[in-house]
Amino acid sequence: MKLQKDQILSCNKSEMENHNESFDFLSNKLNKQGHDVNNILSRLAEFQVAIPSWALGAGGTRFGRFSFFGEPSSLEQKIEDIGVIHSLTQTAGAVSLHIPWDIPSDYKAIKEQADALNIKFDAVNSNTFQDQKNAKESYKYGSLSNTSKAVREQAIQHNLDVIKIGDKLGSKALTVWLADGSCFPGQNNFQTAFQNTQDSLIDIYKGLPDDWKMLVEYKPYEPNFYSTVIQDWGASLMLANGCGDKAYTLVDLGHHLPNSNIEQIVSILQLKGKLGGFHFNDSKYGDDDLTVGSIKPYALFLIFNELVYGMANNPQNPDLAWMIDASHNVKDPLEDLIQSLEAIQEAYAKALLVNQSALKAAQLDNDVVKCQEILQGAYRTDVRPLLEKARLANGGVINPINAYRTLDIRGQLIKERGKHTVATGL
Ligand code: PSV
Ligand code: MN
Ligand code: MN
Repeated sequence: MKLQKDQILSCNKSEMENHNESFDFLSNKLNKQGHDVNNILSRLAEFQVAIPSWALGAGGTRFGRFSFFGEPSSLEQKIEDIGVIHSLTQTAGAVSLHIPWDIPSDYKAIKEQADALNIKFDAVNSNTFQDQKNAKESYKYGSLSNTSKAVREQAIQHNLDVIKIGDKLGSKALTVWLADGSCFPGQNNFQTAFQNTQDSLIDIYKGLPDDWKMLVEYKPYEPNFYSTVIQDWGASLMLANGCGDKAYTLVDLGHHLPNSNIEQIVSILQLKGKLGGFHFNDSKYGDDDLTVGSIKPYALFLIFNELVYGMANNPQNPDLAWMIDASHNVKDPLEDLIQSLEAIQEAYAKALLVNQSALKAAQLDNDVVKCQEILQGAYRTDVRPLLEKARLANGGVINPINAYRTLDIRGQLIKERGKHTVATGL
């Protein structure tokens, strides 16, 4: 399925008058406050977020899985789905593949399909948390950290294979997330597990092309419930530093213990030039993978405030790989991704409204009240007309969820693919 220009235009027709009215009101106000609205619009229009290939089907839990029907059952169909989201939002111009789930059968054809839809291949993800069919060694007791050399070698080789696959598609980063850890005290020697992981990552790093990055993701618990080898940003940063300049820490919003100050983590990693990428989602308790901004939108804004500051003030930190990492049981996955993209853009737009020089002055004056006023003044602004305008400028729709429903995209997908299709993923 591919959306046509006239479908986009027809969706926008009924929304245009309202949009123009609210945009004019907001842009007048922002101009008066000294904001450069055109600059904000072009920053929003440029901002692209990679869609995880594993989030296009309904997510399952260990208790069950409820399909949304018409799910993509091949890589081609996954790219098609991202093409639909991108046509509507103009914000989803990349995909993050997971290997072996997404090994292309025809590289040239997949690249051509993605090119035609304006979709780039962002970081590729390796999978050493599941045993693959016919695999010689098992990851039951860990992969890169395993006490068995043969297991570690298999996991290293898999990561090297993933790099090769990504390279053929134009990816420039490998994301490593490990499930390695232990479920019971005494099960693992912490130092041995960490050192094995470091050595394995160095072996993978040696196979990284010069213009690639390695992104080391951390997570405090699950699937292991006592210890995780790469449990936090400190462990990730040590491992990245142990590999070299092309290795970075990847922050997944859901991978923190409750109430962690993620914005501070993000800020310090940028200061050290070591923030490599981001997995957006939201959570109440742990790695819930809920829609971005659905639970803690103010925290998301505060994170973006640090990111905007870092992008302006930390040239030592490279451009970030922006990705969503969410999956659902109870929402149409495409609608969920559209909502996530909207929330990301909204937080970004609000962060762009923070008057950084006024904030710095208030901080120097120790004017705590003023500091809060500045941040919350930006946060309380309804920036949605800016998002609409940025989408329109790129050829997207004013209201992506309305358009998705008016065009009955899920209905079309079910018609084309049938009801009982199942996408690979988490
Ligand atoms: C598991 O927690 C996880 O959600 C990680 O966040 C990874 O990024 C993702 O799976 C894909 O491997
Ligand atoms: Mn993640
Ligand atoms: Mn996760």
